Amino acid sequence: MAVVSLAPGVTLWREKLSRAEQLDLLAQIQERLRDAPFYKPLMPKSGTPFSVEETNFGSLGWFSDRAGYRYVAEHPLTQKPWPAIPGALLALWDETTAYGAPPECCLVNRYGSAAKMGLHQDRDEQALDAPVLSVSLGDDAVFRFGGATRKGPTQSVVLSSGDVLTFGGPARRMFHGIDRIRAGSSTLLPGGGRINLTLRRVNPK
Ligand code: MD3
Ligand code: FE
Repeated sequence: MAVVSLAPGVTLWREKLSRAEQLDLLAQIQERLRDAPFYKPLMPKSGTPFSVEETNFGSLGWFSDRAGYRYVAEHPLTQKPWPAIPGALLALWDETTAYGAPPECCLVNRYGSAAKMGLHQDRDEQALDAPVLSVSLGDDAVFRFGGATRKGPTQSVVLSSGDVLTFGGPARRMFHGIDRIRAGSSTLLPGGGRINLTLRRVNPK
């Protein structure tokens, strides 16, 4: 493992999870997908589907449809509460952040080889004092991030399976996105592609 500071508040923990830990986490995810299958969120207003598929774990899940972005307590298709956040992710949160309260949301993003995520800010949470933690599994992704405004310089970094990133302080409001997936770069996921897990605190502690 190597720890790299990419910008103020942005820490990259390369290969934080071993192959065995990645496979364990994948099994925990797959078990939960039976109760909380992936779905395609829709863009606010236009209703255009996202290119990524999503689901959530935890007491609150991030959701989007024509009515807008929001946090909801139930899966939109099953109407059931989201499954619990895997213990290994809660341990990672405690190890890498000093927030003092657990995350409420684990957003799970699944990228096929053509999926991407445009440059955006995460600003649907009230607890902007809390960091965000991201775990990458599967194929490499080209991650791009900039500053607190949409214009201005950006940096790109390749995220690989087992990498963990934390965003805190000034980085919490930074613009970020996924430009592309490098299909076939990992053998972790049976069908290929990439899964990203994002842990967030939504309400103030
Ligand atoms: C920086 N996901 O779900 S993870 C998202 O790889 C999202 O699926 C990307 O952006 C993915 O909103 C990027 C890295 C990430 C996540 C949240 C952040 C970076 C962040 C929140 C604030 C600043
Ligand atoms: Fe984001």
